[in-house]
Amino acid sequence: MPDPAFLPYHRETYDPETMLARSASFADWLDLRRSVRQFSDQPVAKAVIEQCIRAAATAPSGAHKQPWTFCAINDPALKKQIRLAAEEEEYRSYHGRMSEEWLEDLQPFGTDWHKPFLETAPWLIVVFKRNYEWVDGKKRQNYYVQESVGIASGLLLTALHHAGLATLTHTPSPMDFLKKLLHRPDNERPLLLIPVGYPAADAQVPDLKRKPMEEVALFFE
Ligand code: IYR
Repeated sequence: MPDPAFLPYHRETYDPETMLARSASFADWLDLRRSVRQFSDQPVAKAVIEQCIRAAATAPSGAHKQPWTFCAINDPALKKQIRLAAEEEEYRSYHGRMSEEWLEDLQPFGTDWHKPFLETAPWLIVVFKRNYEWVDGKKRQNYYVQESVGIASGLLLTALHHAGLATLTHTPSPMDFLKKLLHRPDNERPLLLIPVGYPAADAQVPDLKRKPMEEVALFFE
Protein backbone atom coordinates (compact mmCIF):
# COMPACT_ATOMS: atom_id res chain seq x y z
CA MET A 1 0.00 0.00 0.00
CA PRO A 2 1.49 3.35 -0.94
CA ASP A 3 1.82 5.90 1.82
CA PRO A 4 0.04 8.31 1.75
CA ALA A 5 -3.00 6.50 0.38
CA PHE A 6 -4.21 7.62 -3.00
CA LEU A 7 -7.55 9.31 -3.55
CA PRO A 8 -9.55 9.70 -6.73
CA TYR A 9 -8.95 13.09 -8.35
CA HIS A 10 -11.48 14.92 -10.46
CA ARG A 11 -11.67 18.55 -11.34
CA GLU A 12 -13.82 20.88 -13.29
CA THR A 13 -12.82 21.21 -16.93
CA TYR A 14 -14.01 23.26 -19.89
CA ASP A 15 -14.99 22.86 -23.51
CA PRO A 16 -12.15 23.91 -25.89
CA GLU A 17 -13.60 27.34 -26.63
CA THR A 18 -14.06 28.22 -22.96
CA MET A 19 -10.59 26.87 -22.23
CA LEU A 20 -9.04 29.20 -24.81
CA ALA A 21 -11.03 32.21 -23.56
CA ARG A 22 -10.05 31.49 -19.96
CA SER A 23 -6.36 31.02 -20.74
CA ALA A 24 -6.28 34.24 -22.79
CA SER A 25 -8.07 36.34 -20.18
CA PHE A 26 -5.82 34.93 -17.44
CA ALA A 27 -2.71 35.88 -19.42
CA ASP A 28 -4.12 39.38 -20.08
CA TRP A 29 -4.87 39.80 -16.38
CA LEU A 30 -1.48 38.50 -15.27
CA ASP A 31 0.18 40.89 -17.71
CA LEU A 32 -1.16 43.72 -15.51
CA ARG A 33 1.15 42.67 -12.66
CA ARG A 34 4.11 45.00 -12.34
CA SER A 35 6.95 45.33 -9.87
CA VAL A 36 6.12 48.45 -7.88
CA ARG A 37 8.61 50.57 -5.92
CA GLN A 38 6.32 53.28 -4.57
CA PHE A 39 3.77 52.05 -2.07
CA SER A 40 0.93 53.71 -0.19
CA ASP A 41 0.97 53.23 3.59
CA GLN A 42 -2.72 52.25 3.48
CA PRO A 43 -3.16 49.19 5.72
CA VAL A 44 -3.93 45.73 4.36
CA ALA A 45 -5.79 43.19 6.52
CA LYS A 46 -3.69 40.37 7.94
CA ALA A 47 -6.42 37.92 6.85
CA VAL A 48 -5.72 38.79 3.21
CA ILE A 49 -2.01 38.17 3.63
CA GLU A 50 -2.80 34.86 5.33
CA GLN A 51 -5.00 33.72 2.45
CA CYS A 52 -2.34 34.66 -0.10
CA ILE A 53 0.26 32.69 1.84
CA ARG A 54 -2.21 29.78 1.97
CA ALA A 55 -2.42 29.97 -1.84
CA ALA A 56 1.39 30.06 -2.13
CA ALA A 57 1.73 27.03 0.11
CA THR A 58 -0.30 24.93 -2.35
CA ALA A 59 2.80 24.85 -4.58
CA PRO A 60 4.18 21.48 -5.60
CA SER A 61 7.43 20.58 -3.82
CA GLY A 62 10.09 17.88 -3.98
CA ALA A 63 8.75 14.78 -2.15
CA HIS A 64 6.02 17.07 -0.81
CA LYS A 65 8.44 18.42 1.79
CA GLN A 66 6.91 21.92 1.55
CA PRO A 67 10.32 23.46 2.25
CA TRP A 68 9.19 27.04 2.88
CA THR A 69 8.43 29.51 5.64
CA PHE A 70 6.74 32.83 4.95
CA CYS A 71 7.43 35.59 7.48
CA ALA A 72 4.91 38.44 7.20
CA ILE A 73 5.95 41.65 8.94
CA ASN A 74 3.91 44.76 9.60
CA ASP A 75 5.50 45.86 12.87
CA PRO A 76 6.85 49.37 12.03
CA ALA A 77 9.90 48.98 14.30
CA LEU A 78 10.89 45.71 12.63
CA LYS A 79 10.26 47.12 9.15
CA LYS A 80 12.59 50.01 10.02
CA GLN A 81 15.30 47.61 11.16
CA ILE A 82 14.90 45.66 7.93
CA ARG A 83 15.09 48.85 5.88
CA LEU A 84 18.25 50.03 7.62
CA ALA A 85 19.97 46.65 7.28
CA ALA A 86 18.90 46.30 3.63
CA GLU A 87 20.09 49.80 2.79
CA GLU A 88 23.45 49.12 4.39
CA GLU A 89 23.96 46.09 2.13
CA GLU A 90 22.52 47.85 -0.90
CA TYR A 91 24.77 50.88 -0.37
CA ARG A 92 27.79 48.57 -0.51
CA SER A 93 26.39 46.78 -3.55
CA TYR A 94 25.78 49.98 -5.49
CA HIS A 95 29.17 51.38 -4.44
CA GLY A 96 31.52 48.61 -5.51
CA ARG A 97 29.99 45.15 -5.27
CA MET A 98 27.92 45.34 -8.46
CA SER A 99 29.72 45.31 -11.81
CA GLU A 100 29.60 48.23 -14.25
CA GLU A 101 27.59 46.00 -16.57
CA TRP A 102 25.06 45.27 -13.84
CA LEU A 103 24.68 48.95 -12.93
CA GLU A 104 24.24 49.76 -16.60
CA ASP A 105 21.51 47.07 -16.91
CA LEU A 106 19.68 48.63 -13.95
CA GLN A 107 19.84 52.18 -15.30
CA PRO A 108 16.38 52.01 -16.98
CA PHE A 109 14.77 51.10 -13.65
CA GLY A 110 16.17 54.06 -11.74
CA THR A 111 16.99 51.94 -8.69
CA ASP A 112 19.56 52.93 -6.08
CA TRP A 113 20.44 51.96 -2.51
CA HIS A 114 17.55 53.88 -0.94
CA LYS A 115 14.69 51.51 -0.03
CA PRO A 116 11.93 53.63 1.57
CA PHE A 117 9.29 51.13 0.42
CA LEU A 118 10.54 48.73 3.10
CA GLU A 119 8.93 51.07 5.64
CA THR A 120 6.04 52.43 3.60
CA ALA A 121 4.52 49.16 2.38
CA PRO A 122 2.15 47.85 5.07
CA TRP A 123 3.52 44.31 4.81
CA LEU A 124 6.87 42.73 4.02
CA ILE A 125 6.81 39.02 3.27
CA VAL A 126 10.13 37.25 3.54
CA VAL A 127 10.16 33.87 1.82
CA PHE A 128 12.59 31.43 3.44
CA LYS A 129 13.71 28.14 1.95
CA ARG A 130 14.30 25.21 4.27
CA ASN A 131 17.20 23.11 3.05
CA TYR A 132 16.69 20.31 5.57
CA GLU A 133 14.56 19.34 8.57
CA TRP A 134 15.28 17.84 11.96
CA VAL A 135 12.95 14.85 12.45
CA ASP A 136 13.27 12.83 15.70
CA GLY A 137 16.79 14.19 16.15
CA LYS A 138 17.82 13.16 12.62
CA LYS A 139 18.69 15.50 9.78
CA ARG A 140 16.36 14.88 6.83
CA GLN A 141 17.07 16.38 3.44
CA ASN A 142 14.58 18.45 1.45
CA TYR A 143 14.66 18.14 -2.33
CA TYR A 144 14.52 20.64 -5.20
CA VAL A 145 14.27 23.38 -2.61
CA GLN A 146 15.12 26.26 -4.94
CA GLU A 147 12.59 25.09 -7.53
CA SER A 148 9.84 24.41 -4.97
CA VAL A 149 10.20 27.72 -3.18
CA GLY A 150 10.52 29.54 -6.51
CA ILE A 151 7.17 28.09 -7.60
CA ALA A 152 5.58 28.96 -4.23
CA SER A 153 6.87 32.53 -4.61
CA GLY A 154 5.33 32.77 -8.07
CA LEU A 155 2.01 31.61 -6.69
CA LEU A 156 2.35 34.15 -3.87
CA LEU A 157 2.86 37.01 -6.33
CA THR A 158 -0.11 35.76 -8.35
CA ALA A 159 -2.34 35.47 -5.28
CA LEU A 160 -1.41 38.98 -4.12
CA HIS A 161 -2.07 40.35 -7.62
CA HIS A 162 -5.41 38.54 -7.59
CA ALA A 163 -6.25 40.19 -4.26
CA GLY A 164 -5.64 43.58 -5.92
CA LEU A 165 -2.31 44.28 -4.24
CA ALA A 166 1.02 45.41 -5.61
CA THR A 167 4.33 43.69 -4.91
CA LEU A 168 8.04 44.04 -5.48
CA THR A 169 10.32 41.04 -5.78
CA HIS A 170 13.21 42.48 -3.83
CA THR A 171 16.57 40.80 -3.25
CA PRO A 172 18.85 42.93 -1.10
CA SER A 173 22.10 41.06 -1.27
CA PRO A 174 23.38 39.38 0.84
CA MET A 175 20.16 38.71 2.76
CA ASP A 176 21.52 37.02 5.88
CA PHE A 177 20.42 40.00 8.00
CA LEU A 178 16.81 38.83 7.52
CA LYS A 179 17.58 35.49 9.09
CA LYS A 180 19.05 37.26 12.13
CA LEU A 181 16.35 39.90 12.50
CA LEU A 182 13.58 37.31 12.20
CA HIS A 183 15.35 34.72 14.41
CA ARG A 184 15.13 31.97 11.82
CA PRO A 185 16.77 28.60 12.48
CA ASP A 186 19.94 27.25 10.84
CA ASN A 187 18.08 25.23 8.21
CA GLU A 188 16.46 28.34 6.71
CA ARG A 189 17.81 30.80 4.14
CA PRO A 190 16.02 33.91 2.88
CA LEU A 191 15.12 33.73 -0.80
CA LEU A 192 13.02 36.84 -1.45
CA LEU A 193 11.82 39.94 0.36
CA ILE A 194 8.43 40.99 -0.99
CA PRO A 195 6.94 44.37 -0.01
CA VAL A 196 3.14 44.21 -0.36
CA GLY A 197 0.50 46.92 -0.39
CA TYR A 198 -1.42 49.38 -2.51
CA PRO A 199 0.63 51.29 -5.04
CA ALA A 200 1.16 54.96 -4.14
CA ALA A 201 -1.28 57.29 -5.91
CA ASP A 202 1.64 58.66 -7.96
CA ALA A 203 3.41 55.32 -8.46
CA GLN A 204 5.14 54.90 -11.80
CA VAL A 205 6.54 51.80 -13.44
CA PRO A 206 9.06 51.59 -16.27
CA ASP A 207 7.63 51.27 -19.77
CA LEU A 208 8.68 47.65 -20.24
CA LYS A 209 7.88 45.39 -23.15
CA ARG A 210 7.50 41.68 -22.62
CA LYS A 211 9.17 39.32 -25.07
CA PRO A 212 6.80 38.17 -27.81
CA MET A 213 5.59 34.56 -27.89
CA GLU A 214 8.06 33.51 -30.60
CA GLU A 215 10.97 34.59 -28.41
CA VAL A 216 9.84 32.79 -25.28
CA ALA A 217 8.34 29.57 -26.64
CA LEU A 218 9.19 26.92 -29.19
CA PHE A 219 6.59 24.41 -30.28
CA PHE A 220 7.68 20.98 -31.49
CA GLU A 221 4.55 19.60 -33.19
N1 IYR B 1 19.08 44.42 -5.25
C1 IYR B 1 19.30 45.74 -5.79
C2 IYR B 1 19.73 45.71 -7.22
C3 IYR B 1 18.77 45.17 -8.20
C4 IYR B 1 19.12 44.08 -8.94
C5 IYR B 1 18.31 43.59 -9.92
I1 IYR B 1 18.94 42.05 -11.07
C6 IYR B 1 17.07 44.21 -10.17
O1 IYR B 1 16.24 43.71 -11.15
C7 IYR B 1 16.71 45.30 -9.45
C8 IYR B 1 17.57 45.79 -8.46
C9 IYR B 1 18.07 46.63 -5.58
O2 IYR B 1 17.04 46.13 -5.19
O3 IYR B 1 18.17 47.83 -5.81
